[in-house]
Amino acid sequence: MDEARWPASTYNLLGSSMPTCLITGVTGQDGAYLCQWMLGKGYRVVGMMRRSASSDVIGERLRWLGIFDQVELVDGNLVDLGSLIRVIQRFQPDEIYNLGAQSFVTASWNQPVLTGQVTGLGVVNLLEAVRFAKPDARFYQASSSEMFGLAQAPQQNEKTPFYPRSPYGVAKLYAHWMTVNYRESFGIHASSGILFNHESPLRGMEFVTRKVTDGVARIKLGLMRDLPLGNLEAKRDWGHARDYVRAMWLITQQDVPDDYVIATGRTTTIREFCRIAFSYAGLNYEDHVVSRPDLIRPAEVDVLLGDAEKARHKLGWQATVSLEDLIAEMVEADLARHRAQLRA
Ligand code: NDP
Ligand code: GDR
Repeated sequence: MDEARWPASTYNLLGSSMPTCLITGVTGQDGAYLCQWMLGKGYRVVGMMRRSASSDVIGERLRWLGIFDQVELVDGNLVDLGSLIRVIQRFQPDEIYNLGAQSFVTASWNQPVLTGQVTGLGVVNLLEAVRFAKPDARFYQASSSEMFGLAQAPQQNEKTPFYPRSPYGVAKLYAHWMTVNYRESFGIHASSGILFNHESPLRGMEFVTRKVTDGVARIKLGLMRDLPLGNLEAKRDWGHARDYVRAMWLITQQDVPDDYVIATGRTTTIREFCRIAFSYAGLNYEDHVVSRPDLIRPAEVDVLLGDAEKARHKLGWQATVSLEDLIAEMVEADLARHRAQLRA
């Protein structure tokens, strides 16, 4: 997978004046949507992915969006500094979007060291590679509302103190401050988007929204009866990933690097998410959802609600997709996928 994999015909169309972006975490939800956005903007898009034995499924999300053949995939791993230096030296990207992470909060209690190495120190590896191989590149770090954790204000903005509640949140906070530090110490054009939860049909199955919409589809089609979940009373500020990758790009286009909260400004319980998703399919969530104690986290983030006023004012950004529309899109996609599998 080390060789870039665009068809030669596509290369010929490019010309050397196109800006190049490097996206880590290209096989994830945001990586796929960001690739789509950047291709639409005319960038040459290089996606970095870690080597996996499951190479037949790694491009699944890019394929779903119909852009797999337009992204140059290259091997690299956030815990391997040499690999990052080689990728940056080779492609000389104008913009670097660091989306790679161990991003599942629950897993971070089981694998705290790995989470620290990838989600925390991995970012320093990448910043070091930038400093060494392309110091004038613009750098975007995928910071997270999980850094607010035990929220110190009813609505969180860039000035709200952080209080992470999981090894993941702690690792993201370290990475966030290192991004600020490389900006202030070395003048690197490094920005962070402090993104609240964002979802889509491409969301990983382990996250609650996708678990619910996939469960709704299975139950509707008679493939399953009960859906076990954890804490139904936690509240999240959920937007659509497509909106949020647009914010990543806008943040990176600013002359002065800075940090921005990206959120919808509406918060909803998991219970209410279930109610909307099940009722969209003509079902009553109370007949199917069971809350299981073993799925409750050692420390919970009870409520997150973002204030994205700075992004609205400075970037002209705001969320465009309502929670109801997001849920409808996700349920429809999961229904379609299961129906197709049943037909096959
Ligand atoms: P995903 O979990 O879908 O994607 C994570 C990506 O990181 C995958 O491509 C994964 O590769 C890659 N990755 C994991 N470990 C490494 C490694 N050691 N080296 C290189 N790449 C690695 O996350 P999302 O797309 O949802 O999120 C993107 C980023 O934004 C993440 O950093 C996440 O923490 C952050 N974030 C996400 C939010 C959300 O609501 N989605 C909100 C706020 C922040 P592989 O496919 O091989 O596992
Ligand atoms: P989160 O997302 O932890 O906010 O991190 P997740 O969807 O995993 O959990 C949201 C809330 O739902 C509750 N919950 C469950 N969660 C999961 N995964 N599975 C369940 O069965 C379940 N039942 C209830 C959780 O307790 C929690 O309160 C996501 C990730 O994308 C991070 O990478 C990102 O940084 C943050 O969003 C912002």
